[in-house]
Amino acid sequence: MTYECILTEVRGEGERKTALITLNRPKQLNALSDTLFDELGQALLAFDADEGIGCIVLTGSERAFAAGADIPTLMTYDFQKAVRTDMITRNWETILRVKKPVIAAVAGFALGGGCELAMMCDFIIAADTAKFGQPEIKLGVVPGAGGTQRLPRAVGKSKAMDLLLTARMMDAAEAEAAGLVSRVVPASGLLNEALEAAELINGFSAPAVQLIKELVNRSFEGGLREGVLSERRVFHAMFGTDDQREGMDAFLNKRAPQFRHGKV
Ligand code: CO8
Repeated sequence: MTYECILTEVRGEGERKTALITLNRPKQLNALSDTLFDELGQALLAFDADEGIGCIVLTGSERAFAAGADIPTLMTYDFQKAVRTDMITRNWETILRVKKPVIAAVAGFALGGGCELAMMCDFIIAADTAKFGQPEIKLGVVPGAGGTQRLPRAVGKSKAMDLLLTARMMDAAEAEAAGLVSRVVPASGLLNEALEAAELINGFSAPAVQLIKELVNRSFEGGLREGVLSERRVFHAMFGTDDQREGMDAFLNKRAPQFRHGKV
């Protein structure tokens, strides 16, 4: 299967192998487009249905796991289009339906939707070059794919508020200390580390693996649905504000934004 925005391959020798999915929009630092999410969802569901696959590893490039949602695409939305097309909900969260473990192998930037996508994986192995953040506030909006919900659960309220409100990036060491990532390794060894973890898991009983994943997520994500739905509607609503257009236009034109703070 050939895709436009992702690469897929199967690694390993055993009875159950590892699927490797690589986000592949290098010029845009793997910015997350609708096509990318359609393809990612299709690949994830196909590997989940394949009995020869035990685990899935999701990775990006050396420079970026993903630098967030594709900002030019976001600029095409207004509130009505966001609701009408069921923005994000329609195709960005297919990963949550996958029953097999999905390991995120993160090097470079994991920002905005990129950080949210990594947090939707079952655990994150980070390269020492990884940088995590939710910089949506700089664009005049709020996170739209679980950032305000999963980040506090992962790192606690105080650090999450700090990251969400200041837009500062957190390096790999801080992310490991805070519990967002499970291990940090030199960038050159990132993929091997993730594939070895996957291979180890592939050797265990598939039903036990599936049920452990289900049980952890059942408690971790409890109550989250309502939180994410609220977040989604607020994210949609941000496309009715002047500051959203200004924040994104300023980014694309490489200038500082002049926010109006809700004043007309
Ligand atoms: N969308 C589109 N293009 C991007 C994005 C993006 N998010 N990020 C970077 N690019 C492009 C740049 O425009 C640039 O293109 P060009 O070479 O044509 O000018 C190229 O990638 C390289 O970027 P930079 O030159 O800026 O590289 P730097 O190393 O100087 O900076 C940064 C790297 C810090 C990552 C910087 O590019 C940046 O700040 N990017 C934007 C990050 C951001 O704001 N992300 C949040 C987006 S909003 C969001 O994710 C909302 C989530 C909604 C739901 C998501 C569901 C999962």
